[in-house]
Amino acid sequence: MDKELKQLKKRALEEFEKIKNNKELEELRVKYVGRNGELTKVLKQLKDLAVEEKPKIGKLANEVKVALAEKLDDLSSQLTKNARGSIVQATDLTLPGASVKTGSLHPNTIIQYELEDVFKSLGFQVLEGPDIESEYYNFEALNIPADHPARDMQDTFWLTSGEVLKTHTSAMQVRAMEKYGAPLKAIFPGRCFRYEATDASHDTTFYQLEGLMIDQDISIANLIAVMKELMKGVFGKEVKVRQRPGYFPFVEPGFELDINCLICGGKGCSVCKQTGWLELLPCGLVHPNVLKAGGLDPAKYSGFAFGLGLTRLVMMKYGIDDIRLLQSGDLRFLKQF
Ligand code: FA5
Repeated sequence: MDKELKQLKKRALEEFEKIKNNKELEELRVKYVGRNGELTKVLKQLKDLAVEEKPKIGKLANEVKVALAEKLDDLSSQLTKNARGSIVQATDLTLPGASVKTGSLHPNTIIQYELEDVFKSLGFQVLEGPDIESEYYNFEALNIPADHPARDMQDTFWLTSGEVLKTHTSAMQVRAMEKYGAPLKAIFPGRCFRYEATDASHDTTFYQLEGLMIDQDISIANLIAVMKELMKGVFGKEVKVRQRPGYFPFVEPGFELDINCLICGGKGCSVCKQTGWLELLPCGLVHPNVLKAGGLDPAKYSGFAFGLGLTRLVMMKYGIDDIRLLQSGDLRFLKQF
């Protein structure tokens, strides 16, 4: 056993010299001094030795055990020191810092801000309303009483409280009149919700930007002038639009402003439902009943209102051929803006 112990010590120390990392160190620790390690096995045999051999072999076995343990500890601290050294060496303080990835604005927000700037330059204030709206402001105050067939024009999410998820930004019209009176020049960008089947140009959640201008002698001419500024501000160039009569209970007369589809260049595609035109901006002169609901005298004041489909405008501006991409949360899509 004397020879066996000496050979084991020699072999182990030779192997320890070749250790390159902590993983190898741990493997050799287990191999030699672990619970089933080679030295441990030899130590277990000590009890079977003849009584006169026990002191001598026992002493040797203990020396081997201590020698291996000390060597392993040395190697362990050596490895730790080397690792620290390499970290220090690897840090080059003169290198430029790694760039930090930042988020970016959603395309809806980008266009909303652009439009806000256009309207602010025309003297309009920017107001925002609640997403959960009362039936009164969303419908009744806008000349749409409970039994009016126009309620079916917008599929509505009703809450058990009797309130609604705002179906259109027009819901802010009477709130603004009540608060600011006349004259009034304001826009209301906001999120709208409709319980309808989705397709390339319809989503259940989308954005509108409402405009309202009230003063004495406001006419269609004022409306058209502002619409032109709006289009110029967004597209920076002439875009083909057409105006046709449209019915909304809260305006009289009412119009629809359609934009020539910029996805297909007017040839017809899934976004414009093969018509070449996309309904973008309904508008009209504020109905006298709505002015009255806002506490204004229709004999003195008149006004125009429009309800721009902001999300559709974003689609036209960036050539997005499916509205659902905008709410998808897909970063591959969003990072392009
Ligand atoms: C309205 O919401 C009226 N409040 C607009 C208005 C305001 C008329 C002021 C007159 C005066 P309409 O339901 O058509 O109207 O919606 C207005 C615009 O919102 C549409 O032209 C379209 O661009 C956009 N829009 C409507 N529904 C959706 C939808 N499901 N997904 C995406 N955009 C939509």
